[in-house]
Amino acid sequence: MVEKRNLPIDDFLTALLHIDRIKAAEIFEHIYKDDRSFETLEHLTMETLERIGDGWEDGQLSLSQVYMSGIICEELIEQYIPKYKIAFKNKPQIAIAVLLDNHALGKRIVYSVLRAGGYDLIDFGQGLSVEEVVEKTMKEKIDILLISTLMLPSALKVKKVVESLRKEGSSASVVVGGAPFRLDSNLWQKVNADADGKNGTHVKEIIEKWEKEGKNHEFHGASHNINES
Ligand code: B12
Repeated sequence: MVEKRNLPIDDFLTALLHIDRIKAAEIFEHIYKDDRSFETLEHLTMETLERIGDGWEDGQLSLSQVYMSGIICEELIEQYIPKYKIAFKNKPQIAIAVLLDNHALGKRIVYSVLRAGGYDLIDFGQGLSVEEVVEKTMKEKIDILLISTLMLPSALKVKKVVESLRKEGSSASVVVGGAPFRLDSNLWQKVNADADGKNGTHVKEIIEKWEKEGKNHEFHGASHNINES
């Protein structure tokens, strides 16, 4: 496994800022050849885009650079995202949503990692209001709700989602993830979430643990057979 500290973040960042798709693709290919780990590509993308975001915040980079870097990463990630043929059975009913903001790449990754791991989750979409997330969660009888937020104001609204869900009688477990939760490691507790998911692989471990422990033991999930190619 390529160690996190050895990731070629500087080179990848330079390739992105020069809109050098070929170089960026070479870096991805090289890393993947080394350890075949999608999680390593996830780290590289996240850490590099985080630096680019900081550069924009400092006024050193333009929003168009952030935008193009995001597009190139999306194109690359799309090629490596895990796709397996899996039969789903008796799993909890899971959904993922981006609350309020429109940063959708993280959600896309978490969704795909979980599907590849055998979970037939529902994608509620992005830019959703608190009311929309709550309504969809109730309608689909969700057991585990995954919420992605990349902006602090959206992250703080998770508290409102949890509050409304409880008022409506839902005991769905809420797992959060995204930049604000990485910056403040206690934020998930402050917004009354049940866990901080960190990334797709980590949230899969959390769900597996909950399944073993019998958390939400009255899962509503039915048996499904999904063929993904
Ligand atoms: C790319 C990007 C954009 C792109 C988005 C493209 C797209 N289709 O998604 C564009 C250019 C459009 C954009 C726009 C804006 N952006 Co922007 N953007 C970013 C940037 C640089 C990277 C985000 C990203 O894609 N990361 C890569 C993915 C793979 O990482 P990730 O999303 O974190 O997801 C991983 C983990 O966090 C985790 N995860 C994520 N969600 C979840 C959920 C669960 C349940 C779990 C378990 C795990 C999990 O798993 C993922 C995979 O490993 C961030 C910087 C940053 N620090 O993140 C700023 C950032 C999020 N943006 C920011 C801002 C302010 C904006 C704008 C308001 C700018 C403007 N003035 O217009 C707009 C708002 C758009 C909107 N309404 O949503 C700020 C937010 C600041 C804040 N405190 O709120 C940031 C932090 C930049 C900064 N440092 O200031 N942005």
